[in-house]
Amino acid sequence: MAENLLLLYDRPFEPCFLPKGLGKKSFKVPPHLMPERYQAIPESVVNDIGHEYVNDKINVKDISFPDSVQFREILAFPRQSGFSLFIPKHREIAGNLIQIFRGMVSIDDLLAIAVYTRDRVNPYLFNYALSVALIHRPDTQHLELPAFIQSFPYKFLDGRALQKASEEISVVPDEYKIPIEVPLTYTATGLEEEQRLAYFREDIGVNSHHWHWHLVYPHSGNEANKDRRGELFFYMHQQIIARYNFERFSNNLNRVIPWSDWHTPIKEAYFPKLDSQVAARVWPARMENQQIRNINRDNISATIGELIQWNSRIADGIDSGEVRTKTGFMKLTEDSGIDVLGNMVEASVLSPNQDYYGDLHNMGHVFISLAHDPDFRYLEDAGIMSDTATAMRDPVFYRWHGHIDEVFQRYKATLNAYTKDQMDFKGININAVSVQATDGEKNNFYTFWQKSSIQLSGGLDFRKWGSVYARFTHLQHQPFTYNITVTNNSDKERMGTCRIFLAPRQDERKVDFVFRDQRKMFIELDRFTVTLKQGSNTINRLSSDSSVTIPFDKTFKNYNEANPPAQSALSDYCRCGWPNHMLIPKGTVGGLHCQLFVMISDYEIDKVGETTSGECKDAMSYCGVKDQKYPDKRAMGYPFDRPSNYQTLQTFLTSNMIVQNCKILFRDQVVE
Ligand code: CUO
Repeated sequence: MAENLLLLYDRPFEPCFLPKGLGKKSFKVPPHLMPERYQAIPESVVNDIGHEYVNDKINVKDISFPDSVQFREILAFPRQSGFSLFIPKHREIAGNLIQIFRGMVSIDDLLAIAVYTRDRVNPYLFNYALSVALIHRPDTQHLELPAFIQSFPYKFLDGRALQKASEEISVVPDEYKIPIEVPLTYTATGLEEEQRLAYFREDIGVNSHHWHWHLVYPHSGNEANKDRRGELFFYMHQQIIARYNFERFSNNLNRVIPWSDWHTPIKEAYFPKLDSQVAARVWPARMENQQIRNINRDNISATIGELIQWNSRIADGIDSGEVRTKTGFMKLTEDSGIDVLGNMVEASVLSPNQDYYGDLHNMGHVFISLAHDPDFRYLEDAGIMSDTATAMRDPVFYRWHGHIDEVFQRYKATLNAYTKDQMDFKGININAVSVQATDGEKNNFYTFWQKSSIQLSGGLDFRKWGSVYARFTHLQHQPFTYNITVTNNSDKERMGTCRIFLAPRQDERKVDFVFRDQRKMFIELDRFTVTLKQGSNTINRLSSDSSVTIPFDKTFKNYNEANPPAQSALSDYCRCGWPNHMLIPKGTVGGLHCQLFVMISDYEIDKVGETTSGECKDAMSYCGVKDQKYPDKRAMGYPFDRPSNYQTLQTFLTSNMIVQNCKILFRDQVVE
């Protein structure tokens, strides 16, 4: 049964023969698949350890494995060290393991090789490779993988809270257990102004989204070959920067300053407070004013000079309008230029010429994460910037991606501005838009703190089985409805794409934004298809239906006894999506002035094929739709993706667009 594979996600450091699934299930592992240490103990003893509550034993098939160089290399990857998708050699090893998992003909064979490798290889590498394989194999696509945090909670939560959880689960009987409180802020004090953004950077849903985005859009292997993946890399990360800047405005901080001169120190320090006792690992900190240095470790020999060279070669390609391929040159066209650049800058395996353009974005992560020990003289692991599950916690993430976004914006500036004709939808006029929260005044958004819980049991290796929850505080907003009135003056029913964005109205000086700057501040809130009958139309849309987000319970959905993995649940692809609780930036107690923008564009131009359906399309704006083309033909971020000749948002508008001034009001209360 394919569902048994999901048990491999439980307690990733515990051997396979120990109980899984809240202690009720276990694998009966043939001796030669066990780690050598346990082969020395009689099979009847090993397969019984800790089994007092087991009521379902799953037989693992006894098979033999190919003795290939790649497989030996996978097994040789150190079990206790970090695994980073940004490091080329790690990507290569992960790619090989994915192909092995994908190549197993039956579920039974897959389970056997997964059991064999799980107890030998690095657990992060294993989790990533198995997840990519399960998402893409036809016979496992339907499985709903446990949330990543449930296997590796120490990548998301304060180490001290996990220690308390370990004590609670091992000592306290179920009826007396209490949830472990994780403080809202625990990585620095108010002396550090960047700490005002900790609730955003350290949000569990935000970091889970980022992990899942990179899981469904891998850099390498056949799985990388997805429609417009390079462009989506640009757009999803551009939106992260826009959202971060919006949050900064909510906290009286200026926009993030891109880090583009790599000989200057990184001003911001970060002390992660993440630690894994089971992996015997503490994530190293970065001091204030740390400088990156040339790297010579982990099969990497890289210099800052190379980073600079790749960057300037990419800039040359943008400025000249064409880039080098392995055999010649290729034009950066209006349709696909951004996609080519996305893959080149990231860099993914789809880069037109990685030998020439290098590995700019990925290696930036690596340089930063190894700044404290670039030649491995202290035997220290990489910092949190090396891991897609943790990178967004660090202020430098936004400075680095600020630079990456500038590269893409340099390209966007080479394109002609959209003309009014290109943006107009003849005969369609938006008359008004308003938002109404469940409890409040029209055109106000309301935010506050909320507490939620998540089950930790599957990630507390070598502890007693049971149930234990972490309770953490996160931003939340009151649900609201958009109310849009539209007149269709054309001679027939029309279909349109409704595009909703939000941006701050004023810049750091409290002066109304000029369009040149404001367009980069717009965060997408929703995008959906509408049918407009002749005459007047009213569109009501709930904030919870946003095409940017996944529902709250998908971010935090627990995989436990009360909520077992469903037989035909949606696949893990569906966990990609901005967390709904972070849809609206925090705002301020007095009310942050912002502008809500709505556009309805012509669906005849926007549509891709005939269907608007598909699996896992909840968060299609940032994650696409599983196994389908990106469901919108326009450039991602349209109509704000390009600079314009108009000075202000008002003068940019055509009659199928409208702007409404709004406020975001933050109520400094915690809702349980
Ligand atoms: Cu998502 Cu730099 O790519 O982190």
